[in-house]
Amino acid sequence: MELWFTENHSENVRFSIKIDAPLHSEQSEYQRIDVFSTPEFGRVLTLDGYVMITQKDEFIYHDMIVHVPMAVKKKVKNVLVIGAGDGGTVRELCRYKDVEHIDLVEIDEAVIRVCKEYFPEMTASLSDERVTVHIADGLRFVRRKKNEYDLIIVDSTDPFGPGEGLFTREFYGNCYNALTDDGVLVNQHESAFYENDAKAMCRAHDRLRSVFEVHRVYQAHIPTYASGHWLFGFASKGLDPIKDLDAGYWNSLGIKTKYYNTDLHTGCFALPNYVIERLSGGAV
Ligand code: AG3
Repeated sequence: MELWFTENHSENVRFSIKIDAPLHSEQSEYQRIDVFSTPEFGRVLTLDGYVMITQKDEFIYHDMIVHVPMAVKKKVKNVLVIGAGDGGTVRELCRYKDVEHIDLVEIDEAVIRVCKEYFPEMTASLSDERVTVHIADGLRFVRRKKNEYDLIIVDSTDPFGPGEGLFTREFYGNCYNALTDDGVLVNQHESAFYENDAKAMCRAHDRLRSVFEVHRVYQAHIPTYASGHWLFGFASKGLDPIKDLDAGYWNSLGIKTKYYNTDLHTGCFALPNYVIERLSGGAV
């Protein structure tokens, strides 16, 4: 008998991945956590039935959520990462030797535990001496921080369930205060193609735009996320992701990446017309 994992990408569209074996399944305090072994994508982690990472395409997401902001400004010493208990974002950040400290705030300890068991190559950097793991609600954690972080990465789930609070104006306002003057926030920004994702994208954009002086959206091709086209948000108090790109500096670091490069950096901010229209039309 064949086993398939199926995710609803919209009410009318389903996306399926053939499974070799289900490896783990549990209901944590916050969400359902599943791990599958698959012939095409290697191991796959899903939360509440949505693909979070696959071993085959996670490099795209993690390259884009980390290297884009890291190439924009040089002095990133103190970083806050919210969500991301799988460790992929922290793994990429740890490749920068100038980064001095990373606070990783994950609400669900079970995600870290499960990923340590099934994705050890991703979670290895969680034990880097520069990393402090906090099992806490990101929304609350950031409230008491002022002028502390050079970079905040919001590597959240979608805006329902445990990730909901991480898409609110209150949260973005608190992140603004937690950032230094030339600090940058990046987040996973949903997608423009299917209606529900597009609504979430517009809401996030409107709220970020109302809090930060600069808010730009950039894109990547991620095969296992709905529509295969996923967006990220870049917000700052003044730094521009393209004008302030320091390609020479970033390339001099010699960080080898499989997706990101500094030409793509400029290109990924050039959005298709339907996405631009959707974003400028505001939330519906
Ligand atoms: N973070 C979740 C990205 C959004 C996924 N949404 C979806 N498939 N509908 C991924 C965590 C990687 N560190």
